[in-house]
Amino acid sequence: MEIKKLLIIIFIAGILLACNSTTPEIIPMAVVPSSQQLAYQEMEMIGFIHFSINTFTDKEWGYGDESPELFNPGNLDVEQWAKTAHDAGMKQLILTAKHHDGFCLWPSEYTEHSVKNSPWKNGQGDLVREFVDACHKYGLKVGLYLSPWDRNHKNYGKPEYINYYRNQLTELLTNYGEISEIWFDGANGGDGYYGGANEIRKIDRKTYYNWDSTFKLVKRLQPDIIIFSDAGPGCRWIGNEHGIAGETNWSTIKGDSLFIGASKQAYLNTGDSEGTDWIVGECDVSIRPGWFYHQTQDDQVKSLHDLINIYYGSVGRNGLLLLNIPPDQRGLIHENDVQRLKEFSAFLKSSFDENVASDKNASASNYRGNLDLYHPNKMLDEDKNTYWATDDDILKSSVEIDLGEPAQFDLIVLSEFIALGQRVTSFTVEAVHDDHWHIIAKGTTIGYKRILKVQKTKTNKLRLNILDAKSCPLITSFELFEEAVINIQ
Ligand code: FUL
Repeated sequence: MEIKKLLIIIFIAGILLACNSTTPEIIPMAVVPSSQQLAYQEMEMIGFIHFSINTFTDKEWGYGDESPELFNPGNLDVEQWAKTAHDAGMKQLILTAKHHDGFCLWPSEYTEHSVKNSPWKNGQGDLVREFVDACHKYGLKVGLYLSPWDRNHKNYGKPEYINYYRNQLTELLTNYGEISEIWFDGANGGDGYYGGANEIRKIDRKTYYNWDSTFKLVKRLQPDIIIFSDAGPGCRWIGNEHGIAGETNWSTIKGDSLFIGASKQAYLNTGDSEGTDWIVGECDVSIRPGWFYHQTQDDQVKSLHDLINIYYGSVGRNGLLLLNIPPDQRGLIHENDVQRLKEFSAFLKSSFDENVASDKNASASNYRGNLDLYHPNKMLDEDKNTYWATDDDILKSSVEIDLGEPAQFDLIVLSEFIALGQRVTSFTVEAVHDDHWHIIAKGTTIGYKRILKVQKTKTNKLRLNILDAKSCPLITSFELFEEAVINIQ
């Protein structure tokens, strides 16, 4: 009896060893994210703060001749911005330290066109410092926007301006602790004040800034920073200002084919399955029609429905949502915007609260080496580090999910284990209804997160079919939720 037991144990151990030795390690895709890019994408939703001289002149683009005297927020409370963002579920805020008008929100030693010549705090204030402190207080990461175009500076368009621009970058990236993202806007060159010249200045967008050297400087000062621009290299513009990524959205593009301000919008919107660089799409959009606050837009704050669609179109399509919430002339985020953000975060919390597929049972047509490590149940365990994987030569495969009792949902959330690259190119989801399988959702890319809004469905059995992938699919989650009922007058 004892010998029999021993033999059985040796036999099982032998099988396990054999499986392990014949199951090759998963080979990462040629293009994978850096650890900073992974952390960046996990933030999912971040905020933009457009606040500057334009807030006081009621403009979107200042000409550059505005007097610093105009900058005078009477009730400025940067902590209110940070608290509002934090309560809305944002993980980072990006401030327009300098917009196209050249006015600086910190007392830069290289220009007089800044808060130091404003009545605000008798010229003693530093809004970047207050911003950084408030973000830290609310556990938010800090990002800064430094407009490459400067309609105030007399040397804009000449080589000397590049030194000025880099000096300012150095100030911002040296004196304020860790900066997680730097935003390089694509709008560049045109008419402006330019120190009194009042003329049109055009630059060669491809060569003028010598971006490669500027990026090196940025990385030297802040090694972990994410650099945003049309061409990355940290994250890319999604190609529109509506906050909507392509239905197909690869986190890879051919970065070399682009430069800042000469974007190919459709290309940026979908990414490129053959891309040679990992550059995630960032979906920027304002909660109001304008980027800056205008009193006339107080009743044009986006509706909850709009925000929900933006969320599904950005976070739900493998992108990051960058939502702009512009403070008003008091220096506060307006009550209407705060109220809408409250509704939005309440909606998200209650919609994504209960995953009815959690810890249920799944079976797959194939799982890698028949190892438990890659069993399809790993998609249902709510652990983002475990995943269902297939054998190397299996690019088409299905998982059946048994919910036990029928459950109701109208949101499906899928995720790939992107640390090893983005793989899936086509999939469907089916549900059993009246004893038949029906397709309830289909799509192309998945990536970090794919949210599919479907008809309200009640079933106990579903099937995820991976129809094609660039390499063996690695699916870390399959979740089912029911959207919260919106009850707003
Ligand atoms: C654009 C700018 O011209 C707008 O003013 C705004 O800052 C937006 C986020 O980027 O390119």
